[in-house]
This record gives sequence, C-alpha cells and structure tokens, in this order.
Amino acid sequence: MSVNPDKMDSRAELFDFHGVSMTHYFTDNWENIQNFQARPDDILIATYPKAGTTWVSYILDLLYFGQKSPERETSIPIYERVAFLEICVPPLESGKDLADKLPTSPRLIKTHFPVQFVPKSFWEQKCRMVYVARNAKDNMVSYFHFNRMTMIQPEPGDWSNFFQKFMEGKMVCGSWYDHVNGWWKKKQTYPNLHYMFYEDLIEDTGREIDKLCCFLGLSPSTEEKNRIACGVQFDNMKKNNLVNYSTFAIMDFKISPFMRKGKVGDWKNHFTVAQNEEFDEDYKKKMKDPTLQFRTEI
Ligand code: PPS
Repeated sequence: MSVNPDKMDSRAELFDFHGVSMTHYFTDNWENIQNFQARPDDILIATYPKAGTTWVSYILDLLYFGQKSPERETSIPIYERVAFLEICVPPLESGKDLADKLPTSPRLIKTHFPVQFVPKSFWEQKCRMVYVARNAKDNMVSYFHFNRMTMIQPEPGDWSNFFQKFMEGKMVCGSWYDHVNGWWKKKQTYPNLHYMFYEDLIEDTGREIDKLCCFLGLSPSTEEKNRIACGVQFDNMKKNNLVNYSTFAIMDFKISPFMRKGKVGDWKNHFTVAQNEEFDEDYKKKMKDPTLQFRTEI
C-alpha cells in the first residue's frame, strides 16, 4: 500500500521516551516490539540513522539470497526484504508485522534503537547483530538532508539549528554519542555482535565483506564476492530502484535523494570553521573511550 506524501499530516514532534528522544512513529508499537519473538538465526542490523543501514542491509541480502533467490533482486524493494522493526506508519504495515511474516531464513531485521531498547528475545536467542557506525560529522549532514526529505521526520530547521540539536541529542533515536558508545560497550560482553564502520566500507568494501563473511560463517566464491562488492557500490545502488528508496512513499525526492552523496568528508561542505571548532570541543567531552575512534576523512 502506498501513501501520498502530500497527504501525510504529519511531521512528528520529538519527545522524551525512556530517556531517549523519539517520535511516535517509532514508539507507538512499543509493547508489540518488546514482545517480538526473535529466532536464533535472525540477524539484526543496528545503526544510528544514516550510518549505512541500507548499504549493509543490501550486502547481507545479497550474501544470503543473491544466488539462492535471484528473483528478489528484480521484484522486492529492500524495505520489504529487510524489516524495519520499530517503524509504525499506518496504513503501511508495521515493521514488527513485516518481520513476523518474513519468509526467509535467516530473517534480516533492521533497527535504529539504542542498544537498551532492543527486545530481549534477540539477546536470549543469541542472535547475530551487525552494528554500523559512521563518523558524527558526516552522519549529522546525512541526517539533516534526510529530515528535509522524509515527511514523517521532525522538521530539521536550518543547518545551524540542526547542528545544535544534533549535539544535544535531540534527534529521533537520541544522541549519536550515546548510541555508538552504547553499542560499542555491548560488544565487550556480547560476542555475537560485529561492529563495523562506514568509513572502512568506503575504503575497502571487499575487505569489509570478507570480515562480515567471517563473522557470519559464510564462504561465497571469490567471483560471488566480487559481484556483490560491485553491485553495492554507491553508483550502482543509486541506479537500482529496488534499493534506492525511490518507491518509498514517505520521502520527497524533489527535496533530496535517499542515495545522496555516499562520501566521507561531505561535512566540510556544511560545517563552518566556527562550527567545526565548537563541535570538536564538545566531541572531546562526550567521547572519552579511547578504544572507539572515528575517521572524518580517509
Ligand atoms: S537510514 O534511513 O537510516 O536507513 O539511512 P542509511 O541507509 O543508514 O544511510 C544513508 C546514507 O548511506 C549512504 N549510502 C552509501 N554510501 C556509500 N556507498 C553506498 N553503497 C551507500 N548506500 C547508502 C547514503 O547515500 C546516505 O548517506 P549520504 O551522506 O546522505 O549520501
């Protein structure tokens, strides 16, 4: 079922939800989500919004089903292959219902929840999880353009307003700083979590696919891996209507495309010198763990 973006009422307001900024589209189904029954082979793809979710979702989809079910490639959009657990935008099917109905094994499920919101059955079933993190500056820029073009997201305001709000954690899914740190900490006690970085994927997609395969216990042929690494390059995904969200009704591509730039360092086109200094100062105070390092250029 589709939704006409002009008819959506309905940019949402942020509110505090268990200590995290959220909008109702991602909390309305909270009870059902918390009671979600994960299966041991489910794979959870977790990210702060705009960190590379779609990219890694597509890589996993191709690794598992690219050869087994090639018809997926030409018929099912990525947002129906990979269920977005917490989304609830009637009349669209909720992410939880879609996840319940996914016919695949494994089921690929994505979430933008901070680690403490993940339904307990994922931990009980010891599901494998792939977390993707992206440096805060590019993540912020990508989020700004996304909120401009996505009709259910809060109004981003102008860039300087958005810049302040990002540093305050007043974003859907809360603070970037808490999110990346929370998941990083979890990795120390939960071995089935693979933590990866957007910048590493940009630098060497093949190497990162190898690491993913190692984590998932997959051994595709070299030919297949090369095919996947090529299919998931930015320009190919941007052209591919089943992964570029061009068929997703709540986005307005006249404002900005979903596959926008796909670069490390685009923040330099947005941050003023003064903003950069302010950001770096604040960053030092919030990011105290020396083991978690991001690259803002490569
Ligand atoms: S969402 O809405 O949270 O699921 O968005 P998400 O997929 O996490 O992030 C979207 C950004 O990822 C970029 N992207 C890619 N970059 C490089 N290569 C590939 N293949 C790729 N696929 C997606 C996408 O362009 C968004 O980043 P920006 O900086 O806005 O271009």
